[in-house]
Amino acid sequence: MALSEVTITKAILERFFQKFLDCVEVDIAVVGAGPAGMVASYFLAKAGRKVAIFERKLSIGGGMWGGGMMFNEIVVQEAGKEILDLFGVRTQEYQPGYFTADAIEAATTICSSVMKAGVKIFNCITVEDVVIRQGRVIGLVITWSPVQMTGLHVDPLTITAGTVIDSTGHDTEVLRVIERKADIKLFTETGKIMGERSLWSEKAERLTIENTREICPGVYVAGMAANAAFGGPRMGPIFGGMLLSGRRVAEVILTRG
Ligand code: 48F
Repeated sequence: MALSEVTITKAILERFFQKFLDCVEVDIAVVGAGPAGMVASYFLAKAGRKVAIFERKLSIGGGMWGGGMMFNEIVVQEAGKEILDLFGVRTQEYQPGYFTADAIEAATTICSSVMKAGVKIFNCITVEDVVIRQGRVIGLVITWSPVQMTGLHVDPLTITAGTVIDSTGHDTEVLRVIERKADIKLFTETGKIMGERSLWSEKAERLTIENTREICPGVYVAGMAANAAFGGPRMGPIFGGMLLSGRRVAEVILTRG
């Protein structure tokens, strides 16, 4: 049978639109497919929630691929290792309390489990705005990343979500747009994004978990975005806090029903 290019095209379009249409209304919309967003999605999907991740880049994994300064190994502590174990990412003890994993194995293995749990990941899509009704974020405004990168004058599309997770890392992009455009006070000391502080691994890893919570009606923060929102330090290439924050945000959301 000769291959038909038109059939190939139709297959891609129809399958993509089935997937996309199914995610126009979701329980949980996760912004950013870094370690925190992926782990959060996994636990939420496992608990039966309909979850979609929107990721600006072509690749998933956020800051994980590059390990520390592009040396592609990551470090986790004992508690973080438990999450890597759960996903089947192999680790090696370096010194008591310090474990290493191959950054590529970590990113790809976690992503594979996330997909198999039923999460849909839309890469190359940037979240550029939110939809707010009665003081609550109820949706995301999305566009193709190349449209944003090239500055094309094209209107975006919208999806709705029961809950949004900002797991955009250092830039807290969802919160920034809320702060800029909406009269919503964030649940921080100042009511605004407090901003990330300089690197302090021990303190940052602990605070990441504490700062993983609801930041305004309809939106939760996880991972580095949680620390940046609440004024915590960055932690460098130790990833336990990111993984644990992903699990924590899922637990908090599931507890709220
Ligand atoms: O930065 P990222 O990996 O966030 P994380 O899960 O983990 C942080 C660590 O990688 C590292 C660290 C210590 O361990 O400090 O930095 O908190 O992943 C964030 C993802 O969000 C995407 C971005 O491309 C990245 O893959 N992203 C950011 N803004 C947007 C976005 C946006 N507006 N729309 C869609 N995706």
